[in-house]
Amino acid sequence: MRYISCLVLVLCGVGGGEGYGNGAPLEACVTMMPGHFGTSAQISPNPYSLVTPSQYVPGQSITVQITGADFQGFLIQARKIGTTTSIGVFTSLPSTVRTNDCPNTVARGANSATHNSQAVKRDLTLTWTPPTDAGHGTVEFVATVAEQKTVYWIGLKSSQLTEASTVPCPEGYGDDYGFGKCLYVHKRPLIYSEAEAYCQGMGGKIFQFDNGNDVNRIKAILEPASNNKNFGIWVGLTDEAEEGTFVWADDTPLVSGDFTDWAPQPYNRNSPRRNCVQMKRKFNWQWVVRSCRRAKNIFLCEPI
Ligand SMILES: [Ca+2]
Repeated sequence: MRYISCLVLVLCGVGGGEGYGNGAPLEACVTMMPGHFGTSAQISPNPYSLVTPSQYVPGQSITVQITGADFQGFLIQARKIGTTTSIGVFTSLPSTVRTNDCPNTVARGANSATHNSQAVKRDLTLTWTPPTDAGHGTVEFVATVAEQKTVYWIGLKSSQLTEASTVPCPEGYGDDYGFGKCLYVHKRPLIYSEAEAYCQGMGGKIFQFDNGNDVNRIKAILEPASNNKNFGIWVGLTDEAEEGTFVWADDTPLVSGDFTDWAPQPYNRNSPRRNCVQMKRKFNWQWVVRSCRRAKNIFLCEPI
């Protein structure tokens, strides 16, 4: 009976006063199932999503972000695909998060993360570190997210993360930004040609923000670090060679179906004098075309 009474109170107190406002108990480890008397999981479309890289490297940290609407409670694990076995540990957690040492795991430790208060959360970023040994295979993140005590969604899953081989980053590059890939962040703004030359000097190219996951990730990393509204990042996209024909930093053309995030008019005006695309904080990090020769932005390099 004790087990049952704990189980039905999983995530309870989120918005209430039953005493589980400090997170999901160990009884929720396998089912991840909150059960409140007289309530059940929402069947409407899940308003949350989990943003992750598409792969992980053994021993190298990545970030997972819970995005969407505001929420109060959650429970998240990385799991070996198709199993209830959790894997890896959560580290460097925000103050509103604590960990559980769940027994359904590859190795005991901080293998599950949950809320530790009823504080409202939004776009929460968590750092996850996989085991250092290779061979664990594809994983996915699984979460239960509670908007409030009686309103919650279960079974939220990330896309699958394949296991990549442990290849050390080239000199000057690191994998410590949670992208799951080797990158270098140049925090001093430069004009576009100088940025291109800098990355080339590192044996790389300007990092292309060609998907929403990477954009969300860099926002989460850089936004708290800057109050400057003019702060911007080169996207790695330009129509300098031929007006109106945009080309990525790897010389592939921008085609219909590619990810873009243009700012609305009148903020984004292309012209023969504006040829380089930047994400700008002032426009909620949406994309605008600016002068390659006058605008200065920070940028990321990636090895070729
Ligand atoms: Ca142009």
